[in-house]
Amino acid sequence: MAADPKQGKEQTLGLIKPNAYSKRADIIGLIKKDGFTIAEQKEVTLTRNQVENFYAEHRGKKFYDELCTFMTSGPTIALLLEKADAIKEWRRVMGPTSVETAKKEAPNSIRALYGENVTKNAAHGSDSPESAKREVGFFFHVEDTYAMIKPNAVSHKDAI
Ligand code: IDP
Repeated sequence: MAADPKQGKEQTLGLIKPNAYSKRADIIGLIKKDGFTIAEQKEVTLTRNQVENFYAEHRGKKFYDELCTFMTSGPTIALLLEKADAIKEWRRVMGPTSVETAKKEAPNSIRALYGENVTKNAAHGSDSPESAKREVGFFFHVEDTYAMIKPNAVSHKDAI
């Protein structure tokens, strides 16, 4: 997502996945300690349709069905995170996708600390400016400059 010229900050989407919901206070504490601003926060139990749209790029992969079932299994916390270089920074703080790898290579990362396995890996973070724009728009009502691109999206402009 484009940097905010007023603050030199970038925005990204962070999710605390259902398996880590009970640890949300600890995880949010780590996020703040790492210097992120939480600009928006929302709790949502995702529907199957929402998860399938959110993870559409993984449709057809072996783990897709398991991932969608897991992501609808309980509440998720969506976070609009702001920091300089937020996309890369948040992925660093989360750690590698595989919890096993995270425990070896980044033992203080969120996935190492709160993940159970490669599917129930505690957190999500956008992986590029394009995905940050789409994913932030998926969960939050964003300004026109950050207009969402998900199917059926109503832009802020259209909504008012
Ligand atoms: P990321 O979340 O680190 O960006 P992606 O490859 O985009 O990783 O995968 C999205 C999510 O799908 C992962 O966070 C994890 O929950 C799940 N996932 C990815 N790879 C596997 C796998 O090999 N087996 C089971 N689940 C997986």
